[in-house]
Amino acid sequence: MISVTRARTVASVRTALRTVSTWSNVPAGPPDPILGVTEAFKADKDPRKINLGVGAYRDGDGKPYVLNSVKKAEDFLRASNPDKEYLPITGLPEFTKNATKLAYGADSTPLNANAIAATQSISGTGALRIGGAFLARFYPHSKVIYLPVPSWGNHTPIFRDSGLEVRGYRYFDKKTVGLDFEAFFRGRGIAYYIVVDQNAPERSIVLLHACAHNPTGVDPTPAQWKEISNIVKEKKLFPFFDMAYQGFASGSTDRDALAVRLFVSEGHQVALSQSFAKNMGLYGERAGAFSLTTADAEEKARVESQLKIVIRPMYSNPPLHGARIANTILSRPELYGEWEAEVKGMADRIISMRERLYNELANTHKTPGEWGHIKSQIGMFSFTGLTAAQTKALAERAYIYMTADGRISMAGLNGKNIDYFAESVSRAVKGTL
Ligand code: PGU
Repeated sequence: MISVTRARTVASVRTALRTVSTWSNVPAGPPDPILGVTEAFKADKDPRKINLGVGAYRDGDGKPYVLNSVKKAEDFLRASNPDKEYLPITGLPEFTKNATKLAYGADSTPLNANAIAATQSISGTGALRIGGAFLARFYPHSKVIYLPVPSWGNHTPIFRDSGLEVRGYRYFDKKTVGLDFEAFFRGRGIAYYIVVDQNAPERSIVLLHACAHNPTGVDPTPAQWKEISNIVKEKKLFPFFDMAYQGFASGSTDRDALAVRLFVSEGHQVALSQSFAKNMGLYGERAGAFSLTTADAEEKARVESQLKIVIRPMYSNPPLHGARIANTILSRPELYGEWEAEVKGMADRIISMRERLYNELANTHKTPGEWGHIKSQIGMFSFTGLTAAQTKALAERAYIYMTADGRISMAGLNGKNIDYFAESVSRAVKGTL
């Protein structure tokens, strides 16, 4: 047993140590708005709990889903006994070639002219960060990037930390729970912010979600993309596409690449971030690509030489395994075909959950409000319109987790939990939870 005096001494030494610690002034940061939801979900012990926070696909039993095409690619790789050497700074060359082909299309003019500068990246996040850093250093006209409001929560810190100034353009209309397209036309969207903000530098960079907009699930139609292309041209904006969900919007990777391909065919130079996290289910493998269309092969080589200089001090060179898997799928016709069918399968399961959730909310439970947007929204998410107070009540009283803006990952719903979810949402809206 230690004496009282001794215990006091130990306590005061501890306090002293704490006050002299180098990190005593580091304030505790808030939990991440998206990944923090997973932490709260994991800590919950109730068997009824549901995680609709993170955008990660789950199968019909609520389990993480490893695609068959991915398993076969891994078998193939294992049999070829690959080494574990460093990759070049810009990654696996065949992977970036095949990734850009997937995005821009096999008949893309800049692709066939060898005029796409590209690098492998640490998934979509890394691609955005490399792109932000490259533009901050070399885009000659502006250091300002306009993001849709709302957008994926990590866009702002990514571009701010890349050295760009972040501003917003109106995207979503809360009244119609749809695209604020009037705003694009009537001088209140992208064009509006550039025009009314006296300090707005001309030729700003504008971030566009290529498909399956996160968090709203609301995408422009092909005709609207054409109009957006015109506005971008008129205002001399520089388009930076974030394509994290190619295949998840329509079930077809070609159809989902429409916006990127349209912009390129309309003569825009573009920047593009790609991720294989969602469409190949390679979340933790961190496989992605960043690319820029350039004038010709000589300019492409110059741009790539500078991408290397951006990347080398950040992480030297990217990880091998995910890029090898993605490249094996993209380059072997039999795996490619199976993968395409699996992407469609994931998109279709999500669409079927939309139908069912709408029916449960509107018809079975007669939930007050209009729920048609659950069916009309596109991609992995639905922006339900639930308030922050309702999402809090759902977490505390029904063990259902989602982001505070009312976004749900549709892929977290399945035949086993959807009735409980719909009933709980209905009670939250009626105030009876
Ligand atoms: N861009 C958008 C629009 C995204 O939604 C995401 C992921 C990314 C890029 C980056 O994905 P990578 O995994 O780096 O390829 N958003 C998901 C995943 C969780 C997160 O916030 O990172 C989400 O739930 O919004």
